[in-house]
Amino acid sequence: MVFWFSGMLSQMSNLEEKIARKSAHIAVVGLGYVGIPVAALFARADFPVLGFDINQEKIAKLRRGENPIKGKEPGLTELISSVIRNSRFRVTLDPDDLTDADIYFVCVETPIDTKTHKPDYTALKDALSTIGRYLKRGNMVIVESTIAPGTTDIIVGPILARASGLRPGYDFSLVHCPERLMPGQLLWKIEHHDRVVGGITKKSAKLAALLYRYIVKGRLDLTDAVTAEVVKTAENAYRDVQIAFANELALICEKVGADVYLVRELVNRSPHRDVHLPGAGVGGHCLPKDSWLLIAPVTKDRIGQLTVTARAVNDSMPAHIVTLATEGLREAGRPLKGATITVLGYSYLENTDDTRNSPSIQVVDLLCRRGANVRIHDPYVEPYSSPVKQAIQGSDCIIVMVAHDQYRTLKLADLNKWVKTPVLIDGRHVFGKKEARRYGFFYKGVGDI
Ligand code: SAJ
Repeated sequence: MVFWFSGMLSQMSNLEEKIARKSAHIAVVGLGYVGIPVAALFARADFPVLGFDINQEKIAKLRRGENPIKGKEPGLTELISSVIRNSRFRVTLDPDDLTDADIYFVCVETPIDTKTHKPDYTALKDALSTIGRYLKRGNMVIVESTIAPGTTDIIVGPILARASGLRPGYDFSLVHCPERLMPGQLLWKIEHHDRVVGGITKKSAKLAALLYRYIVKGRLDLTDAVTAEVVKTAENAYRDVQIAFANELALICEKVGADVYLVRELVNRSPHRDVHLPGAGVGGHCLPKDSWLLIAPVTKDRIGQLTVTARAVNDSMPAHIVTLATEGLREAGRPLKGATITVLGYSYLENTDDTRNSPSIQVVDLLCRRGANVRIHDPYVEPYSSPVKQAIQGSDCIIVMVAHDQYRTLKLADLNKWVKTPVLIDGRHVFGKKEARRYGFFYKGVGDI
């Protein structure tokens, strides 16, 4: 067996051998909610890992073995502390420290320009230009950031080639392995989620799969780079369109006097139906941007209208919540202007503190612009985590924006005692209309008014 093993090793390329021996030096460029867990997991697998970021505060925290990522991330803080302590994970602000790396991970943000909806690759291009300065023959570059279809070929490869003088796929391996993470489950998702490993050559994909096997228990689906780019952006655009249909159905039900949740339940009893949950809007770091990334290469060909329309429907829901509040207050004899309104939930998703692209931000902004006195409550988001009773007492209108578990335990009888005017706008179907009306509320739920 030993003879066979040494025979196999001798056929491998130098990098394959280093991966097999776990002596490959890994550099992770971009230490955010993707880069940090990736770096920590490879360090735990006993690879020497160097994390690079331009944020001094983040590097200082990591150097102290602290976790810069907010919110509950099971196991991450302990893992960071242990791999920093045993020096398997080192961090630096100095790009020259990247010289010794064999493998470079790119885990930087790839946001969308809010006006043009075009990808903003500033951070990506900076990271690639930096890496290109240190790239050597036989290295591998793996881009985990979510990118538009064609980006590996049109932007990533050429920047690396220009900066290094090396040929992608020949002198170095180049792979797009899109992250598939969720705040609150970062480590678990990396370890258990299937991954698409898209190489610009088959060898690149195989090499990357050899490496990922050390931290990923899920399936590794090897393919080409453009397929990987389409898969990642499409899986989120698809979900965004599904949610948009549910939201459009809710608006129809409001107009015709049906209960969208009953409609949804009965529709989903038909085979192969899966109407999603209508609600107060779509937030987060993925869905609002990945649709724009998916269609970025085709908008000039006027392809992607369905995706664009779905984005518009979902983005219209916060304003719809304000319309429902205005109508509910009017029925209770109160104008919106000057009313005290309590917004329950400021994060974009239940039971998380992540407020990126949260629909609540738009709702609060709109209410303030229309002269309401707005109180925000969120058990996970400072500085809004005061006792919920305090946030509701004396309010003219309660708006449920996020289905935090805490809100599901609220009793309508208590709410009715606490409020000054009993108006309840339900953006996440936390309360039922019949029940709320029984307790004297002017109730308006998305899709059930
Ligand atoms: N939302 C609805 N109706 C739904 C589902 C979600 O309005 O039926 C809203 C949520 O309130 C939230 C937003 O959409 O504001 C996004 O919710 P999400 O459950 O999609 O959570 P995300 O944004 O964290 O999505 C992530 C994505 N994962 C990755 O990009 C790796 C997504 O692909 C996953 O499908 C999703 O997690 C998941 O299924 O948990």
